[in-house]
Amino acid sequence: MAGIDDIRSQFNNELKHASDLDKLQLLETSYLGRNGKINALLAEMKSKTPEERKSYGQEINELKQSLTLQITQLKTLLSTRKDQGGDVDVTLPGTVYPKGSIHLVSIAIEEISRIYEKIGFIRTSYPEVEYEFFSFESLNMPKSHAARDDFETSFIDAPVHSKWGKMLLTPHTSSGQVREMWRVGKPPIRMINIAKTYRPNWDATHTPMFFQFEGLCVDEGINITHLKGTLDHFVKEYFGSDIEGRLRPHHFQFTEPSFEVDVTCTVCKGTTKVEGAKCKVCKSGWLELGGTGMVHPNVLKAGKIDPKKYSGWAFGFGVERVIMMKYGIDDIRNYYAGDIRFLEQF
Ligand code: FA5
Repeated sequence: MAGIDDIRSQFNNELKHASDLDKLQLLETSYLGRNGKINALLAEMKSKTPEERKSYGQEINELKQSLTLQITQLKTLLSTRKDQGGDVDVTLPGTVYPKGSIHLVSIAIEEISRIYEKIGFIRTSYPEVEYEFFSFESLNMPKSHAARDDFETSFIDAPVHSKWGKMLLTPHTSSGQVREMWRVGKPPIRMINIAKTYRPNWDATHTPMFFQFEGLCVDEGINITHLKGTLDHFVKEYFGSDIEGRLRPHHFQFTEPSFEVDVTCTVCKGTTKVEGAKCKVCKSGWLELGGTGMVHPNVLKAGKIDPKKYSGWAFGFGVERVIMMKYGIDDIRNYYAGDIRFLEQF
């Protein structure tokens, strides 16, 4: 009968040849199984004197533990290899992994940037975590002004700045207007600011985080015709040459006069009918794009620009909304639900 040391070295030798899980299983059974070599060693116990038995038993236990550990480790290694395809057959075609795609909002941001950059606008991105001053006061909305309620705001639990006030998640990209005026200093200014904005809404046309794009143009002699021309340029370039834009009177505290911009419904093309039935996307043949107007003199003053010498216009539209309008998407929440079947269509 082989002794403990012989069994150990036999095992170590055989372990080297256990190149797959089946061979390892056979090895395990032949050493650790009921009729295996470890139990055969234990059966020898009765031939030992009472003094020898204690240390003999201990040695067998240690051997058993060491064999069990080596088998377990090799088993883990071989299983991992098996999961990864086992031995490599270089003649087989490789695994084709699904391709990712650029998110539809990122695509739209690129498209919008290109459209405005072509006509001389400079792309900026001002902070989404902002001070009250830039989101409100600088935009002619003093602390207690009711117009602030239109821009429901989430405040940040951070120290209040003695000059700029509380920190917040900016509810609109208009907060970049005065920052851009300060950056440029002396007009001309042609800014296209695209950034994340936040409002606590969640329904088919509202998400708590959304992107806005803000246009700002300031120079000598700028008037509404420049605004309308630039908006028409965007509408035709982004939606197509058959889509029209219009200005509808509105109120914003930071523009005077102010307007809402509508575009022809991209689904019924302004006819209000789709295959004889009433268009489900619009009511009157028009869809609302966002707000615009001539920059209020107080905003120019906050931007350290002389309103007697310079004038300007601004607009702010939702990126998710223009995508909705372009493709006739009926629920904005799909953009952020992470469903690849929706996202890969763009
Ligand atoms: C504003 O935010 C003004 N700052 C726009 C502006 C800029 C007016 C410059 C004048 C001059 P309003 O709250 O209407 O305006 O938002 C503009 C657009 O943002 C909306 O038309 C819509 O397209 C988009 N929007 C607003 N809230 C959400 C939301 N929760 N989810 C997705 N898009 C939104």
